[in-house]
Amino acid sequence: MDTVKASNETEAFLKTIQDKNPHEPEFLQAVQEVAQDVLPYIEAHARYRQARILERLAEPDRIVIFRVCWIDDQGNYRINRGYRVQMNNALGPYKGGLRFHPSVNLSILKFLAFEQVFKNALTGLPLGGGKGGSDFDPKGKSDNEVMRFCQSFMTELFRHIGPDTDVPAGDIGVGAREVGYLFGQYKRLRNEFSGVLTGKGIEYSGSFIRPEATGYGCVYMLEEMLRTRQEQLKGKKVVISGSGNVAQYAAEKIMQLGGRVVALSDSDGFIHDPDGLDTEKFKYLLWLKNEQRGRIAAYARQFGCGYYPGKKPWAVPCDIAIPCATQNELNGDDARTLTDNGCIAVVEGANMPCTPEAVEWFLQKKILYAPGKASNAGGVAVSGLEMSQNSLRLRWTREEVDERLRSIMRQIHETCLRFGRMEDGSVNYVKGANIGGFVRVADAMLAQGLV
Ligand code: NDP
Ligand code: 2IT
Repeated sequence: MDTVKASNETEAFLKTIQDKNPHEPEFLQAVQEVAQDVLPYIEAHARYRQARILERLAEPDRIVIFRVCWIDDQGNYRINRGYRVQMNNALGPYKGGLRFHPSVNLSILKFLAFEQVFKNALTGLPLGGGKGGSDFDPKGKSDNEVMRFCQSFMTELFRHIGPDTDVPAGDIGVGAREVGYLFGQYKRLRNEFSGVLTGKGIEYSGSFIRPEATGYGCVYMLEEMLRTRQEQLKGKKVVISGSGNVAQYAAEKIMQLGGRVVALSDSDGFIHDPDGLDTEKFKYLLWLKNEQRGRIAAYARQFGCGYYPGKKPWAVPCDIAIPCATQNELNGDDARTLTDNGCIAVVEGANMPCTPEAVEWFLQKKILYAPGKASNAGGVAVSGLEMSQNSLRLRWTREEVDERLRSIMRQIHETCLRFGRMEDGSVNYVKGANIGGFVRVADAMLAQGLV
């Protein structure tokens, strides 16, 4: 099909999406990025066009929005908003995390849920896509406040989810503590101990490797990508943004495989540690972020390295960048700075961390660039494995789960090669992931009729 026709089709499609979803820039951004690759593919495959698969994928199955009331430690009444976006369940129960952050709104959750559908399809597991959360900010709250909030949130959410319906997990601001409180309340309300959430503690039917899975998975993907260029991780300088769950375990795996992690960040600034992370520093990082709930600045004080308040880490020269904080955290200028400094690979740990301008630049430069829906799929993949273990009522070993994770990441890489190989032999991982994910969901939707 000629490119003019394809771009007209894309324009018309996006206009409809924009008209239907005004004031939702992140959702539109996510749909646009997928549509650019998928619409030309649909044009060439009439069965998808006639069934209007992409239009149906861009319309959530349903969205639940609810009030969440709770009482803070001073006795004040507090009110937040809760959401669950159930996007598509053609492949399995809705599956995707919950985000607690003051920036949470419908646009952000719809973009995340839309991405999740394609990501979950890429894992090859029986998982539909969804996302949820709240504008509640866990920062600075006591454990009791977080517990009361989680209980109130679940008191509404429980009627919309279930192990065969919709299985939430963590995301920004929702980790082991929050999942524990949410699970406890679900169990109380239903009088049922079931696999309704993933990311559960290992002591109450969680899976080994789930905390590590997103970060490790990203690095397994990176290894596969480097191999296509006869490169290896050993000795490479790596810049990571964020210092939460995904960043921590991406950093650990890089360290284990001989790379040097020289930067980490949080929303206040970044640290630059030219000597790189080691086992002692990593242990400190886990304690600082997960137990103390402290700021990354303390790392610089502890180990005497540089701290740059209010800045992002992209100007630190590196071979590899792994953005692991949030959406649109790496823009076109950052992308140019990275490649000017010799960066050869960017692997997204976060969801949509690179702006469209940054993505365009990486594709133009033909560096190794993996979009989050491929490279951060390890987290939800091990969530899928947690669901399997819960259904079987048994627990696989660390080694077994890790091996399955590796194999899933290898298979995602294969899918990207299959659908993203360009005429000059290079690989467009964005196209590969978008079309690879689309085909799996689309075929399931075709088989199930117009529902
Ligand atoms: P965490 O809450 O554990 O950590 C988030 C990190 O990102 C923190 O360092 C936080 O800094 C920083 N951050 C969050 N929001 C902003 C912001 N607006 N500006 C700057 N920095 C910010 O979350 P996760 O590690 O779980 O999630 C990180 C990313 O990875 C998200 O995009 C998430 O959607 C994605 N992801 C997560 C998966 C998982 O399994 N957890 C799976 C796949 C993707 P601060 O503490 O200062 O807020
Ligand atoms: O964005 C993501 O894939 C996640 N936050 C993990 C979702 C999950 O269900 O494990």
